[in-house]
Amino acid sequence: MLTRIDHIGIACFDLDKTVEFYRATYGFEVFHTEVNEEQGVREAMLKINETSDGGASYLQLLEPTREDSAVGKWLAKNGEGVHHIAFGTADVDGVAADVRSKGVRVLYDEPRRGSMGSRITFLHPKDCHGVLTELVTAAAPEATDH
Ligand code: CMX
Ligand code: CO
Repeated sequence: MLTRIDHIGIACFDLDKTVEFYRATYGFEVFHTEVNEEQGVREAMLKINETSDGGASYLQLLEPTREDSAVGKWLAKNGEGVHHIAFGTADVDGVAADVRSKGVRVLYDEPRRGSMGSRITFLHPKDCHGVLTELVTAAAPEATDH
């Protein structure tokens, strides 16, 4: 079961400038930053609100670490903007299996490592009406070291 919008992923050319825009314009502060080399991104998570399932909703600002990464390719083609949406669930394996059984391409055989020790997978945008869709199970609170 999907229980929240975990985050909206926004691709940008300059992470520091984009973080500053969200701080100066809306007052959102950086909750966490990391480099995920497997995904080819340097990212900042801005927490927007807690959610009723014990999780939270974030903006995920993404700067590519290399041109041939998913975000790097997308930026070269589209420029800056909303790159993906992520739904949160306590059971990313179960939801991915369920969605796959409905004929949607799940991009990874097994979930991979996402922000803050989460487990993530992606659904192909061409099977989701043009929306790259991520599924996220957050790390257990005691395991989170942001
Ligand atoms: N949203 C919507 N459509 C997208 C898209 C996106 N973010 N990225 C690509 N597409 C579309 C393209 O426009 C293209 O459509 P057309 O054929 O009609 O032109 C098609 O999908 C193929 O795109 P491509 O540029 O050839 O790119 P690839 O097929 O090589 O890669 C994808 C697309 C989705 C498989 C790849 O981006 C991917 O694996 N994404 C998952 C990983 C990821 O995005 N990581 C970064 C975020 C990390 C995080 O959130 O933590
Ligand atoms: Co994401």
